[in-house]
Amino acid sequence: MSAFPEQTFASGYKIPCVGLGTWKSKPGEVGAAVKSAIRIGYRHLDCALVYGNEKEIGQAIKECIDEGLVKREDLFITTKLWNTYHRAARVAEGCQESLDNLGLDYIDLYLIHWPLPLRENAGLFPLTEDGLTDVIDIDFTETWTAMQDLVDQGLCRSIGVSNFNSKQIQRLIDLGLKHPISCNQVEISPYISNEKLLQFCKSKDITVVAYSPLGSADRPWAKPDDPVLLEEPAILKIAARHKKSAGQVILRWGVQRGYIVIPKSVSEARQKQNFEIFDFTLDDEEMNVIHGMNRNFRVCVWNRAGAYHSPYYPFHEEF
Ligand code: NAP
Ligand code: SBI
Repeated sequence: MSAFPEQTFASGYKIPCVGLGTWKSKPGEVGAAVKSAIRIGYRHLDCALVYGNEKEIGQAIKECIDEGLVKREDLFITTKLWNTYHRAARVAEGCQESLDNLGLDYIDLYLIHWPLPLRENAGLFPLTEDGLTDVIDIDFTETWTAMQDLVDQGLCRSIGVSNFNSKQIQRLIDLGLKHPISCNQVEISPYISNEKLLQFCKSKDITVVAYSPLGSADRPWAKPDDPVLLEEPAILKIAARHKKSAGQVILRWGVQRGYIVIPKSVSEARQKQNFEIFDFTLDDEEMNVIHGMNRNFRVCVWNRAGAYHSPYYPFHEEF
């Protein structure tokens, strides 16, 4: 069997080009989803403290290791520091909570989930008395410095950010980095191609990981009139030409553009599809047709009052 495609981070570690997303994978089903994915051949799992399902994922990982299916070193596990843990003294706490949940002694890739710091010790989604998102003022440069300490302590191999715009990344670079920003995990799909941010990250040797690559149809706030990416006629036409599914074409478009994709699925059949995207190629015309579908339509906007007006809100900039 040929080796599964990977990219190499600025840290020197490698990341498999397809990972399994786990946001919205429910308790009671996420463990089985992780196990079926590992059986199919997935070695990269995308997790986060805020998804509330790390313990079940950790149990599934343990079972796969105990059954001899994989070794810890074969797996690439990402998790993320939640917004209520941005204060330097809290960063190690957030990391340790995820390590305990997942039953791991190191994380392959640890990300600052958002540049937006939220009030501590008031749950994961704190609100002000007026019902606004309770954003506080902790500069993400402080958080980054504490993330670097986690690498020094051997708790994380690579560190990075998520939902950061180019100016926020540049501010971190201007600090003078002790450990590189290995990754920026951002939303990318044919509806939001994020070309300028992708090129910016590439120019800084930051690997881009695309979240919601299939359009996140199961997002809780989907509206009936929202466009449905997986049903786009142009995608279905290309899929029929290659005898592939719409999902496979969209993910192939992503890896051909040079980034990592982390589709979420709890269905073994769809996990299999999402993994089998390296046996066909989209030609330039097909790539351009899909590119032409860009409408800067974001699934994860976080435009709730409070967050939207924070100086740390990432999506006011063009990229
Ligand atoms: P997504 O992967 O774009 O889409 C998931 C949806 O597509 C689910 O409804 C899934 O249903 C369905 N699906 C999966 N494969 C399919 C296929 N081949 N054909 C048809 N339908 C398919 O959405 P996402 O979960 O928002 O994004 C992926 C991952 O990115 C997340 O799970 C999370 O790990 C990460 N993420 C990170 C951030 C961040 O802020 N850093 C934000 C959002 C997401 P089934 O499960 O029933 O198959
Ligand atoms: C959650 F667990 C709850 C809400 C929510 O909204 C924004 C998108 C997000 C996130 O921050 N990371 C995700 O993967 N989904 C999320 C997660």
